[in-house]
Amino acid sequence: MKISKLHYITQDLAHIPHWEQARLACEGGADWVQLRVKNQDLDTWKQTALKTQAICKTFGATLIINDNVQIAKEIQADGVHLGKTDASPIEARAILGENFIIGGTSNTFEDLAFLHEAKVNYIGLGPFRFTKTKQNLSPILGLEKYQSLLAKCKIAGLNLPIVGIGGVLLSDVENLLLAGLHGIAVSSVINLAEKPSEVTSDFMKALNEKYHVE
Ligand code: TZP
Ligand code: MG
Repeated sequence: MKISKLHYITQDLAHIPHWEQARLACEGGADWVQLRVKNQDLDTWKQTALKTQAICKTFGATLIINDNVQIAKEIQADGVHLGKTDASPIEARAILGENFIIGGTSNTFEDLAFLHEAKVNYIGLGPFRFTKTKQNLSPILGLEKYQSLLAKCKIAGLNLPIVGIGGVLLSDVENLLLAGLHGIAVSSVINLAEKPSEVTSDFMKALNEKYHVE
């Protein structure tokens, strides 16, 4: 199962629907789209998921549904991303089976160890810095906390792909990869850019440069 280095994330925006955001990111080379819907009723959410899935299929991109295991299952998305207040990854695995990608959110070493034990396929670690995109942010980690948590993971043999999330900018990519992250997850810096496809393409290029350490 290949986990992309850029986890592109849609967001609720008045001027552009989720699937058009996904299209712009895919045009810039994104091959991993997380649909992050926060304020839609279930039926509208499912329709949004289907439209986003159609875009992802056109580009051959992986589609991950944030928060909702049922929608992920009903539309046969590629995976689901679960935060601490969502279904547990163990429950999700029982519902979705081995072929679905399951990702989880972490903020502490205990979170990382729990998700590793729960056999998720990748982990989002954050927030890196303050962001308006997410409500009720966990404590901000910053580069030093990433470095120490990733070092601790190495010692403990927790070897899952971990992506940094929360206020990540293009200029952070080098430091974050050098800290040992597999990649990054990004939302508003792409979605609110004047040219989202170009910014996506800049992230893809930066992530594929030499800094990556396995
Ligand atoms: N989880 C932690 S921060 C965040 C999520 C979903 C939002 C990241 O968005 P942005 O806009 O890239 O800061
Ligand atoms: Mg969630």
